[in-house]
Amino acid sequence: MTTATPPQAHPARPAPAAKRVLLASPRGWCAGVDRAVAAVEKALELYGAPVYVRHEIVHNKYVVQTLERKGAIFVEQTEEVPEGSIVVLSAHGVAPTVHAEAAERKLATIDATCPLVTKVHKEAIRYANQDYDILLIGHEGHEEVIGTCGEAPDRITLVDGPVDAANVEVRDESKVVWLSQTTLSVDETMETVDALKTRFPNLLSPPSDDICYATQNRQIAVKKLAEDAQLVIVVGSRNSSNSQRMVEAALGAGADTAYLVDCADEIDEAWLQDVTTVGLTSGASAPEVLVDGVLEWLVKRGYSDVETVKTADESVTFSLPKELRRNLRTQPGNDPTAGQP
Ligand code: 0CH
Ligand code: SF4
Repeated sequence: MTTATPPQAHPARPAPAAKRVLLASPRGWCAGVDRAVAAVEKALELYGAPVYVRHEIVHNKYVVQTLERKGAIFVEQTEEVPEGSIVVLSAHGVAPTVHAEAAERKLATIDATCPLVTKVHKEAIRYANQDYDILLIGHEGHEEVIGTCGEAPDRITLVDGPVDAANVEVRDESKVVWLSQTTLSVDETMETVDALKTRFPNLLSPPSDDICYATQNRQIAVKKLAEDAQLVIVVGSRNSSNSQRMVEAALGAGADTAYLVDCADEIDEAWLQDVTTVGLTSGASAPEVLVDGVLEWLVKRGYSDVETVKTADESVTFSLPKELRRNLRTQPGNDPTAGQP
């Protein structure tokens, strides 16, 4: 889905003399994506191809195609993985039933769920054990939401935006908590929370932000670009929730137009009509090489002045999934049957 609004004049914005690009920082891969992609690469290195991956490891076409070329096989269902094989679970997390299915098929599982998604799973388990009704704010059908709901299906109700908030029912209004998907729009989530709070004044909030640091930082950065850019380009795939939210954030913050593109090939020259300042950024699952490609494309069209707009420093890193750390310690055997995760 490409999102755009019709071009409008921006009265408060003086046009800079030269064509330029404002490049957001931070942008692109977050710590959870870096870890998940590295997990598939390490698994291929340790055990050789094929390595099965349940669901796209991250929602990015280029990442998936690159890993496929190295020997990863992507499947949607656990039953598609041959018995006894190695399977990596995607960064978005899974329901406990998936772990059970994998055990049933005697799969060697490497869990690349982002630790910040796991944190939300743990919150859900804890509140469910305390008999709370959990209102999970998130997008229906999204892989992460399916996984989190699976932790306590009888206690979790999905709330997909402010409209849902008006209709949701709970058992006991004094014992309700909201949690959320990690990659939502911060602004829309707060609207949903406000709507929920008017209905349930005792609504409890999560102990710390569920929308993760990377999602928040990328939205803040793209909003900053949008103050000065007529056109904002977000590099990311259509099924990437956080990337789509960045397009919406840009439009909400005043960009005349904003587009989500997988790579430079998808940019339409017509978008540059009357545009002197282009804002450029990328979603948490989009590799930097694709941003480089867009920059080159823009430079060739005269947007050679590139200025970084920095709104935060990021230093978060996560170590590889424990199953791989264990096997890396027992290198060099590389006998997949002896050292399966
Ligand atoms: O933004 P979503 O959740 O669709 O996922 P992505 O594009 O694969 O980005 C990485 C986030 C993974 C889990 O939080
Ligand atoms: Fe983890 Fe946030 Fe990245 Fe998702 S977007 S993988 S929760 S750091």
